[in-house]
This record gives sequence, C-alpha cells and structure tokens, in this order.
Amino acid sequence: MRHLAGLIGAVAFAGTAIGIWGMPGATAAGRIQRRVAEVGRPNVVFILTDDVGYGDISANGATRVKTPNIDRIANEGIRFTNAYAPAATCTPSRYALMTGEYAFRKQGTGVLPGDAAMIIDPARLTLPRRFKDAGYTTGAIGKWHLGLGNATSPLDWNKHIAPGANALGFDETYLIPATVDRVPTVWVKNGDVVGHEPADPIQVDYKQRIGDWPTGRKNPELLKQKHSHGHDMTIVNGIGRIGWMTGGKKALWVDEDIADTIIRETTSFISNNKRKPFFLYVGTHDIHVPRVPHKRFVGKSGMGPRGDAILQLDAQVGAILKALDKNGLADNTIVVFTSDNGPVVDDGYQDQAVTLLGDHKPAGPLRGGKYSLFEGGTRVPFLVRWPAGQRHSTEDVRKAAPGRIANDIISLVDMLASFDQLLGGGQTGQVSQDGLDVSDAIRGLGPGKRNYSVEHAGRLALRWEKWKFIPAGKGQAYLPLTGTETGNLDADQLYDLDVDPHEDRNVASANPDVLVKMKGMLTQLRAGKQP
Ligand code: NG6
Ligand code: CA
Repeated sequence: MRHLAGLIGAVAFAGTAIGIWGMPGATAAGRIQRRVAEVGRPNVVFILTDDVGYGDISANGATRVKTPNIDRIANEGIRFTNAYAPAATCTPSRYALMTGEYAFRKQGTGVLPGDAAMIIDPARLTLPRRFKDAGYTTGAIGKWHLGLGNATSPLDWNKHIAPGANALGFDETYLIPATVDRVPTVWVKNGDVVGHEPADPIQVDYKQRIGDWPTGRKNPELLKQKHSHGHDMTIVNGIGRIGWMTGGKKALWVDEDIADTIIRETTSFISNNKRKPFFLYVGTHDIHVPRVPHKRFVGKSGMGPRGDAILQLDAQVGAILKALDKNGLADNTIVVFTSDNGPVVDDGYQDQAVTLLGDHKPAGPLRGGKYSLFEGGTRVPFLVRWPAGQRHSTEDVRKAAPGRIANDIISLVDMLASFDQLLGGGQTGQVSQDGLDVSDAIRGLGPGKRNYSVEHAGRLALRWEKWKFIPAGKGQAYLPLTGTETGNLDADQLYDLDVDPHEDRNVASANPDVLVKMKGMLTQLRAGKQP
C-alpha cells in the first residue's frame, strides 16, 4: 500500500509539473513563448568580438587583464563554458552564425579579401531577416567580412554598393567591409562609403599595386606599427595593409577612433529604437590586428597593444550596457557577448603581443588558438544576460540564478534556430539547417538540444559529450608565423576533455568504440544529416 501511495503521489506530482507549463507542454518552444507573452518581445544586442580567446576575459579566469564590463554580463546572466564558434577563422564562422548552415558546406567561404562579393544569397533566411520578418528593427554595426556586392561585376566603391548586409535583412548598417587590416579602410553606411568625395575616387586591387601611395614593402620607414608577416601593401594611417588602394582620402578611418565610432553608432541605434523591439549586431574590430587602440588605453594593460585592445573592448561593452540602462531597456534585452574564433598573439604586426604576454593565457586552459582544430580554435567566451527571461518563477523545474555557469554545448550556428523559437518558431526548417534550438540553455533552463559540435579549421574535428576527435590528416602541425598548434597529426586523435581539457593525452587506441562512433557522426554531419 505504501508503495502504491508513493506511486500515486509521484504521478500526481508529475501531472502538476506538466500542468504548470500549459498546453504547449514542457517544450523549449512552449516555455519561451510563454515567457515572451509575459514580458514582451525582448531586444537583442549580439556582440561578436574578433579573435577574443576563451581566456582573454576575467570572467573566464584572466587575471593580468580585467574586464569588469564584460564580466558584468556573466555576473548578471549566464556564462557558458562549452560554447563554440562554428569555425576557427572569421568569414566561415560569421557565415554560419548568419545562415544557420556550416560554412564547410559551401565553397568560397574562407577568409575573404576586402573586395569580395557577398557570399550569402539574399533570398535565404538569415538571422537578421528572421527578426525583420517578426517586425523588429535590425541593425549591423562594425566588422562585416562576408563580402559586398554581387559576383557578376567588380565592386565599385564610388557607387552605391548592393547587395550588401541590408539585402540580408538589416535595416541599418554601418560597416567595416572586411577587416581593419584589409583595404579599403573606410566605413560603409547602408551601402555608401562614409565621407566619399566624387573628386577623389577610391580604387582597390588585391592582385597588383594600384595608385602611388607608399607600401609597407617599399617604405617601411613610414610605418608606425611594422608588420611581422604579410600586411606590407598600401600604407594607411602609418599601418601597412593587405591589398592596395588609392583615393578616398577624406573617407579613410583613423584606426585609433574605430572603437569610439562603434560606441557612437551603437548607443545612438539603441536610443533611437528604444520604443520598438530591435536586433542589433555589433561586430567589434577589437581585438583583431592591427591593434592600435585610442590613446586613453595605450599602456594601460601593461601587456602592450593586445592587452590595451582588450581594455578598449571592455569599454565598448560598458558603453552599450550603460545605454541599455539609461534607456530603461536592460531588463528585457538579451545581451550576448561572444567571439568569432579563438585567440592569436602574433597575427602579422610587431605589436609586442608576444614579448609582453607574460603568463596571460589567451585560450585559458585550452590548447591551440585561431586557425587550430584544438579546442582553443573554436571554444569561445559566450555570456548571455536577459534579466526578464532568465528570472524564473518558482514553478520552474530548473532554476537559474544570475551569475550561473552553464556547461551545455552550444554553437553560434544555433543562433538562428534558437532566436526563431524565441520569435514564435517554425521558420528555420526552410533552409539547410545545421543549427539546433538551444533557447532553453540560453534561458538557464538547459540543457539545449546539442551534445556535439563540429570544429572547423580547414578540415573538421568533432566534440561529442566529453570526447574530442581529430581525424588523422596531413598538414603542418605548427604554423611558425602565428605560433599556432594546428592539431594536424598523421594519426587519429581522441581526448577525454573531462580529465584532459588541454588535449595532451591521445587516448584513441584505448577507445576504439568511441572512435568508430565519432567517425560515423562526422560522416553523417558531412552528408548534412543530424548524427
Ligand atoms: C590572415 C592574415 C591575418 C588575419 C586573418 C583573418 C596575413 C599574413 N594574415 O590571412 O592577419 O587578417 O587572415 O582573420 O595576411 S579573421 O579573424 O578575419 O579570420
Ligand atoms: Ca576573427
């Protein structure tokens, strides 16, 4: 009898628990829509930093450099320890974020030159398009690096440039076309070069020198920051770039002011749109090369320009958080802070990053960095704060406290599917879809649907549960110019990340069954199937 009573009690309890969630049931979609119905549609500020490593912020353990504003997002929200960028370089990572499709499925999605055509088809569903379709105002400010214009004619910087980010669903754009180390070194606002003068046309070439401006190769004495490798073409603002350009003198950005331009544009976007839901994508230049922070930050980290750029990045985040506070938007705005790929110390300029690094560990406890198949290549900071959505009522089955740490595996390729759920669901099935719905994890009600992640650095590796598999492959094991351990080896590698987060002890031969399973998963994934 006692057993039976206990059983009935358990059933009754389970019944209550289901009842709490009402008819959409305990699905992520049901829960998130209920929350949105309660608190109203949240704004989203998605801060995608450049080359910031897992260990580059104090929230993730950095001690030599302090990032109080970035850490505030973690302290008031959730800090993920197993979040992945979809690739170990910028363009493929951002492609996957915007489309929900891994870049390895599409040719031509490697790191792009500054005059490349846009690699995303305007006809497909994208992250900004999903928000725009839902009635949001959408903006993109900062680094783009997904190409501009179409492939049928060469990019003309002296005319209105289309299609560009605006054709993918962004209402307002204010962009660094590619990277700051690539020409042209100008801002593009809604498809037009800011400060362009018809009398001084801009010409850009990535194959041969164009115009008569000095180059880093011929006139190194003109450089204020010398290159260590590459970056020896046209000199702009005392810095050698990738590619050649001439013209547009009034339009050229001043590297030292880029962070302040991002602050100006983001804070005015936020205050202009405070009365309607918005999605704002912020691509910081920091902490990519060239690292030339404003003089307010020079010398402040004791780690040279790379550390100073981290402080400048923290100030940009601080300004964004302050703008949300000031406009009364903090409670129902989802703020994400993450990075497009892992860290690199020397990425082509002599900026003292190597000599002043000391005991700072850009990738934290992880091995490798940008360009690498090891965890440091793609495991990135991911902090998310949504006070109204992460504050759970007492009925919630799993409660999240502010400052919570989440170990759930998530990927930036999941953002389209996850925000789709937030907006009511149902649209992401339209496209080839690698993303999974991790909205529960983002709300602190995890786990999300993901227990694996593809790691893409030229070729593919796989994280699954606690395991990391890097298939045997040729290629350099070490890139001497950047000091990167690539993860390439002539034999299969398997690591148990629970006990060996730094991927030092290859346990492939002791775990043949795990290897077979993970090879099978990769085969499925390559074929476009969920494993
Ligand atoms: C490399 C550049 C590097 C950086 C990278 C792209 C050289 C020698 N190196 O080719 O400096 O620009 O491309 O970085 O040119 S990313 O973060 O945009 O992917
Ligand atoms: Ca990058």
